[in-house]
Amino acid sequence: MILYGSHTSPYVRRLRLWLDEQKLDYEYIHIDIFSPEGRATLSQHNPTKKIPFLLDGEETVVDSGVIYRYLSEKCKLPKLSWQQENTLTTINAANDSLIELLLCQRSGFNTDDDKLFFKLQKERVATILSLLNEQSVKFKDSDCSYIEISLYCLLDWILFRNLWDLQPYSALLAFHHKVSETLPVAKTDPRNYA
Ligand SMILES: N[C@@H](CCC(=O)N[C@@H](CS)C(=O)NCC(=O)O)C(=O)O
Repeated sequence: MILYGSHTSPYVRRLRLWLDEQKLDYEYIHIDIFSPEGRATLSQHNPTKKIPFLLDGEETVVDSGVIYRYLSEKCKLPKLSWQQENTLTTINAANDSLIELLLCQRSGFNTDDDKLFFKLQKERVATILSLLNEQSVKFKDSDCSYIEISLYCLLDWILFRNLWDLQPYSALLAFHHKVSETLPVAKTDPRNYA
């Protein structure tokens, strides 16, 4: 089983942390998705041209959520509840909006401009972070699940890339601190590769 991804992707990192936590055996291959070689690998395996994707024998599985469901089913793990699915959807929506904003910045746009696209992304991120901040108390004493790992990876990526001021979200910062003390996060820390 081979997981393709990049060292800095929060979507890839959540799977790496979860796979390690589940003690599942896999090979991890880093690709630079902006290099010609990386683009060729994406073209070969994944028409969405995104990471992560997983090769398992004859099977190719694309998208972190689908990879998670594929592996959970294979390992006969319980399905996520609808509430967990909703939480995952909100984490993903904030993550996607922040990726869009980052790609806009890297494309030379000023994302502080008064433009509908930027405002929509920022409104979404602000709403979701506030909601997750309120909800994060629920994560306090439970074991680390895929949802918690996904939230941790989003928060740590925001801090790593300095994408959003997290100071007003004290519960999320406390959650981030707690997970970094609980899980062996150093191995997948994007700062080690930057
Ligand atoms: N829905 C996808 C999102 C994955 C995603 O956005 N990955 C980013 C890296 S963090 C990517 O490959 N971006 C390339 C692009 O947007 O062109 C998933 O859950 O796997």
